Order: sequence, then structure tokens, then C-alpha cells
Amino acid sequence: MQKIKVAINIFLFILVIGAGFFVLPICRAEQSEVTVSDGVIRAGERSWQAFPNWRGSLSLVIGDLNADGSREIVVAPGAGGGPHVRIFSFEGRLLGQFNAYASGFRGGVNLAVGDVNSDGRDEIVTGAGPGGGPHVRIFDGAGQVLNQWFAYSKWMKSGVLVQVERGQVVTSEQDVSFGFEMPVPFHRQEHRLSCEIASLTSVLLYKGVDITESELIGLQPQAEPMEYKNGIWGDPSKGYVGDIDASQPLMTGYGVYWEPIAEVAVNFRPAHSFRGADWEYLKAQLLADNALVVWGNLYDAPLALIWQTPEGAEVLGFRGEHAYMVIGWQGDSDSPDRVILMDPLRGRRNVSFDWFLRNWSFLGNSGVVVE
Ligand SMILES: [Ca+2]
Ligand SMILES: [Ca+2]
Repeated sequence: MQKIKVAINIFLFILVIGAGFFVLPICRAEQSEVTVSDGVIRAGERSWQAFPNWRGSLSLVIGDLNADGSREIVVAPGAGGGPHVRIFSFEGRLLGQFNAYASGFRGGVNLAVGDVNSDGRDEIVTGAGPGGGPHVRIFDGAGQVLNQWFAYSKWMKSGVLVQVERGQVVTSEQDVSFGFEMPVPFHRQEHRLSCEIASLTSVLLYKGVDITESELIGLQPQAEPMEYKNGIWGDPSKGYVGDIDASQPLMTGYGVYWEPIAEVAVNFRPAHSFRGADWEYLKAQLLADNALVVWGNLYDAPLALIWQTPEGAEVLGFRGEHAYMVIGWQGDSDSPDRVILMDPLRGRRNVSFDWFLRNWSFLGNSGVVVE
């Protein structure tokens, strides 16, 4: 289903690019043809530059913005350009201009016009270009914002194509290869083996909870016994195993698994742990603006550590056990080129999809979701 959607989006993209930017759009209005090429608008006998300093593609649409019976030309730079929208008469007179998005934005603007509020005047509908979030805005002919929303998760970077069909705004993703990135802040782990609670600190900060790692450590249960002896040690699914400042190779400190971390998280936000999940699950959580801590490893071929809990259960651990956050991807969301991580030791990283899937598999595709 997703594949079909992507294919349709690419088709729409080509259609709009083709119609809007490269193939000359020909619109009959007031006995004038309007074309645009190399930044020059031609309407009837007249021609003029849309933006003197812009040589890239343009988005151009035509509508009657003031209900006087004659239509206006609305134009904006395409991908790589600024957020600048200009309105011209068919005679080439500049009637108005405004920035549809923040002035530093360089993804270009996708345009549509149509009467979306049934008042007899056409509105200008804008969609941010690739690299921008799927931010749709509706402007009147004077450049005043009448309405705005995010068509998809605001952290999607694909840009958004807009059309008006029978007074309704219709949107589609522009270029899915730009992917998604949730701006989870980096919090460097404050202890040698505190990656799990440090990752939780980051995602809670992202969720607006003002908290420190030390405060969260105070809420983290300790697994008994504290010291490894005769093959018996604590259960990481019940609490922290060993000393948080000690050593995995010496088996004086280990870490903690997803269940106790989720229990700490629910003091502040809705949260739950999971195991045996797949990429689709992670993707759906991110698109719903839920933050993720997952369990993997510092090493590509980690050494297994096996011990028994006092209750007699066998624990499978790995030297290099490590928790980090998945915050996004680049490329097709079904099978990304790269997965973007926030690592409490190493900061923002992007890794291959295969590397991530293997790393995440060591401890059974587990993690914590914080809503
Ligand atoms: Ca008009
Ligand atoms: Ca209207």
C-alpha cells in the first residue's frame, strides 16, 4: 500500500514538476497565454522576470484573487529557492508579495489557487518544498494567513504538494527521499553505564518534561543482588544490574532493560515497553510523534554474557549492551537508506538500515515508547 502511495506521489510530483516548472504551462485567460521558462513570465505580448536573482524552477498558478473578473498570476521559486510569493497582473505589474515561510527556508514553495472558503475570491494555497515540513498555508490576495496546518507529521521533510479540487485542498508528499527527523535533544550520559536512563532523559526533555538524569536515576529500581557471584546476578528486566559507574567486562556493572525504564517514564508521560517489534512499528510511533528508546550494542559482534537471577531465570546479556534513540530516517520510509539515531555517548548518527536492524536484533527488537 505504501509502495503504491509513494509511486503515486512520485507520479504527481513528475506531473506537477512537468506542468509547473519545465514544460511551459499554458493557461488561457483573458485571451492571453501565460508561459514561464528560465525565470521569465510571458503573458500575451509582454514578458518579465519573476525573480531577478532566481534562475531555478518556478511554481506558477493563476486565479482571481480579488473577484474583479480578471485573473492574477501567482509565482514562487521551486526547490532550492526561498519562500517568496509574488502576485502579478497579466500586464506584468507587481500587485503584491509575501514570504510564505521563514525567510531562511530554501526548499521553495508549491502553489495552488482556488476558492477554498466560498467567498467568490480565490485564495493562494502554499506547500513547503522538499527539506521542509509538510506545512500548508492559505493566504488571501493581500498575503494574510487565513489558515494553516501540517498535512503529515511535522517532522516529515518531504515537502508537500498542494492542489485545490472543488474548493478542497488536496495534498501529497513531494519527495519522500528527504525522510523524517524528530528533533530530540542530545543529552550525554553522565555515568559510565547510564545509557538507558540518559536516553530516557533526552526523550522526556523532547516531550517537554524538565528533568535531570540524576533525578531519573533516583527513580530507577536496583536489581538484587548488587554483585555478581557464582553465576547469580540481578534481573535487568526488574531493575538496574550492578553499579552504574562500574565495568561490563569485569561484571561489576551491566545496565537495565526496557521494562524498568518504561516504569520510570510513566511517572511523567504515557509510556510502555515493547519487545519483538519491527521497523513498521517504530515508524508508526515516530509518525505519531512518539519518542523511542531502543536496545542495541556498541559492537557489531558482541560477546554474550549469561547469568541466572536469584529466582533461577536465565538472563541473556551482551557486553557492550547499549540503549539509544531512533529519531528518524532518510529515504523511503518502508526501507530507508539510513536510520537516524541519537546516541547518549556519540550524539546524532546516521547508520545503514541493515546495520540498525542487526544491532537492534541482539536484545530482541525491544524498546520503550514515550508519548
Ligand atoms: Ca482579479
Ligand atoms: Ca475565497
